[in-house]
Amino acid sequence: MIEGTMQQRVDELFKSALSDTNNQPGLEDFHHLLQRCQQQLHQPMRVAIVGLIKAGKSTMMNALLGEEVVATGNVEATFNVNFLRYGDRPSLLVHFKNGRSPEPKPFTELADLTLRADTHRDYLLSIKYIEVIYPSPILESFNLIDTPGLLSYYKDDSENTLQFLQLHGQELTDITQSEAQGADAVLYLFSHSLATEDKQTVEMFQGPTVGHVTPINAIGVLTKVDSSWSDPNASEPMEAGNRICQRLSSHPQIRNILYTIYPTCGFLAFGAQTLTKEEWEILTRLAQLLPEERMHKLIKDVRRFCDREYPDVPIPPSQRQELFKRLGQYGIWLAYTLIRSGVNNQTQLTAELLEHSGIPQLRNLILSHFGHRSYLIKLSKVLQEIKVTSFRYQQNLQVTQQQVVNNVVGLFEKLEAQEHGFAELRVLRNYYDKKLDFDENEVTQMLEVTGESGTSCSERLGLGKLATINEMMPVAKARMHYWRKKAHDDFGSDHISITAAKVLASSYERILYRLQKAKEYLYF
Ligand SMILES: Nc1nc2c(ncn2[C@@H]2O[C@H](COP(=O)(O)OP(=O)(O)O)[C@@H](O)[C@H]2O)c(=O)[nH]1
Ligand SMILES: [Mg+2]
Repeated sequence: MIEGTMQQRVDELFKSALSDTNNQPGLEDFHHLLQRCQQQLHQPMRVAIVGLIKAGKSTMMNALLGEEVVATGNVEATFNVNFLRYGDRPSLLVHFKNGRSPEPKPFTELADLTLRADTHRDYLLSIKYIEVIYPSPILESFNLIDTPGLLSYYKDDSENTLQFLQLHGQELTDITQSEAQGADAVLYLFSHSLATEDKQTVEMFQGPTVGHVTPINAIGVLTKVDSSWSDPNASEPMEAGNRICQRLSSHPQIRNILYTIYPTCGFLAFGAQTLTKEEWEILTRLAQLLPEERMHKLIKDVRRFCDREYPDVPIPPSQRQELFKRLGQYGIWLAYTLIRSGVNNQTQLTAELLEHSGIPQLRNLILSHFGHRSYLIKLSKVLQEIKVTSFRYQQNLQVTQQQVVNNVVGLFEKLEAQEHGFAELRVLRNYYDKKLDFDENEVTQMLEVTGESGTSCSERLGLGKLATINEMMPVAKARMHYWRKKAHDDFGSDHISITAAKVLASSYERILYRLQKAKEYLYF
């Protein structure tokens, strides 16, 4: 059925539910819940960035935005949740734990509001979250939530940090879990050095659950893939990262909760996008004046690269240190080799470094996997919340009010059972649970028709954005027949695969119906 009409049906349902619960004593909370849920459906999808403290969440947030917006690097600096949403002009809105009205603040105060300072400690502790309004393109599609992170212990951390974690670690974990549970989708960040055993990382995902995490609404992100790089002769960090991701993704306990795991280097992506003219010039001088063998030797050892004066190195140590802070060991080496192999302007260097960071690919993945199904993902989240919360309310209500709540919940449950989009989501869920007996070709068709590459008819048919109706019709017909046949092949397949085949046949039938209608409008 047409997505737009589903939205209309959902809007109608909310309208009648809101009118049934309006001005009803005892149902105020339920009414407000419905109001909030209805509003959420009209807002961009909320994607929370979660993971251990120091996993690189804030750096990744800045890398996705392409600018330094949130504070990084300091455990004490990321005490508060930052809720980022689109707006023409940067500004802040501080929300408080005790529910008093949110307070507007100039954007320039963000660092002060997230830095732990003893002078206004009570004020900082009273903050629930900070709404950051910012004009970044990715925020037009998603609201992004930067969380403080889940507790873990770092042997190599400063005493200050350890003390802070002892005092507040559990609180940060609770805040992070609650944000993850409230979000529509989750980016789960973690780092995994070559020395870490897979078992340790896999166990991390078996800990306290981070929201309702399924492969439909959760993507794993391996961060800091550059951090264990120090040898120009070793393989590229992204290649090593890819190998780790493939290994981890094939683990059944991870496959059950994450769509995929993607390797990234957020730090490099952030440095690349904010590269200054001076940094470009320093890198160019290094590339032009320092022979490869010499650079090779220097970059292998951070201290050697940063600390000393050398007669043959054209850049003073202070500038080398600054460069290291901005791009890291691998980033500097990569920029050096790129310039030596012909990159001759700053824009091109930024683009090439970015390409090596995995961030543009991650952006596209977020858009295709979450973005194209965002309405359905938001709707399932909202329906789940209505069901769970109404069950809690029920206990304190009188019989007549209970009936009103039951009626409303019943109508939403009916919607979930009848809407074809939800049937498609169940097929996807079964696919990620490895319950479908489909070959490679069938899997491609299943992902396409459920919106992986886009939501238009031609994208659902795997024909890109620009196919004509006459090109689409035969494909839709052939696939509808194919899946109908599979749906009737009782002996060739199991029950779950047959049910899935029926759903997909119906998806193609719906596309065909839309194409026929479009043709009628256009030509008759
Ligand atoms: N080498 C490297 N360091 C990173 C990367 N991402 C983050 N870091 C560093 O890890 C530390 C913690 O990062 P941050 O983003 O604040 O972590 P958060 O606590 O998860 O928000 C900082 O010192 C970052 O500079 C990365 O991709 N590569
Ligand atoms: Mg942070």
